[in-house]
Amino acid sequence: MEDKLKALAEEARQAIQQAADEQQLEQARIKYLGRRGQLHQITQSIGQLPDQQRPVVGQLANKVSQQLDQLFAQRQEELQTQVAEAERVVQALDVTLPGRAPRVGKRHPLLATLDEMIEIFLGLGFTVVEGPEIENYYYSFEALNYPEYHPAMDEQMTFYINDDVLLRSQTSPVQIRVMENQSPPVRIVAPGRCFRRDTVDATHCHTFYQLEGLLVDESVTFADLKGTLEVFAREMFGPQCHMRFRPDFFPFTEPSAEIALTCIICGGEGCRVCGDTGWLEVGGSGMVDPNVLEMVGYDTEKYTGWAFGVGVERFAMLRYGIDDIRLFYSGDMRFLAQF
Ligand code: 2NM
Repeated sequence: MEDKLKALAEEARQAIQQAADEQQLEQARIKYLGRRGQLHQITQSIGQLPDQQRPVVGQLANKVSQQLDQLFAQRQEELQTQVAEAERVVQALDVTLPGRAPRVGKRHPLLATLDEMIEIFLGLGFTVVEGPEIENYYYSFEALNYPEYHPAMDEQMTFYINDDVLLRSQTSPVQIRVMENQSPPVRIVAPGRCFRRDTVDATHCHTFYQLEGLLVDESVTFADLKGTLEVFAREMFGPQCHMRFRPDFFPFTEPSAEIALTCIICGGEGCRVCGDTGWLEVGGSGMVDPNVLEMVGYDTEKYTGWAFGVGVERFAMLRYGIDDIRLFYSGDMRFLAQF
């Protein structure tokens, strides 16, 4: 009888402690502690025990009953606290609050600017071409009429992978490849990343974007170049924007001209960004040197061409009024979230 009681006590204890909610706890109470519960059944049969066993078993039954009552009360309180806590959490949740908007990514200001620039040239009948960022010596320098020794070819200015392989410092090689494979008329723009061993500062990056353009056809003149680029500048920055051409030198064009735009930050009045000149240099241009056209097999008696190259960062700085090129490459969300 004692063993039976102890086993029952253990079983009841587990049932009470493992009850996951008040309903399960109530079931356990009825089964073990209720009027017709198992403990009651045992207690009732105590009377039939031999005399000397009766008080021992009786006391044990009392003790078990008390302990289980206590355990039951304890578990009941635990479960009630859990329910109250869950209700409190539900009440703290205000389902009428507006939701949190997810952060949506946007086009980077540099590429957004490049897209706008490309769009204008597409409208003028140009086609977009791309080429490798890793180039060889021939397409980077020889085909562009660079003399045997030129500072741009120096390891000081160009990233070399080996004697013949390098990171392009302009996208002109793309245009040479197109001319090698296609006869005139040619009307293309070549956007892309370029690399130079420049010291990084507010206006220079070792990695930057360029947009170059090339037009080759019969009787193409410098006036066509000026007209086309002026249209481009006005489309980009509005009718008050002017373009200035001043003599310059490049191995691959003759004559060559530096391109500057009215500083649209100060409207040409002079400010910090344009160094009080009212003009901002954005790139270079010129009539393609006949040597370059000859090397790709074009008839230089019949065809002439013009080309230009501009820095996309410069345009983006003007477009958004930014005075430090490094911001574009900072990955700083405080900067990028403004666009
Ligand atoms: C510039 C300035 C002037 C240029 C020349 C050529 C090519 F392939 F036809 F020879 N492509 N781009 C060029 C001309 C680039 O960048 C400042």
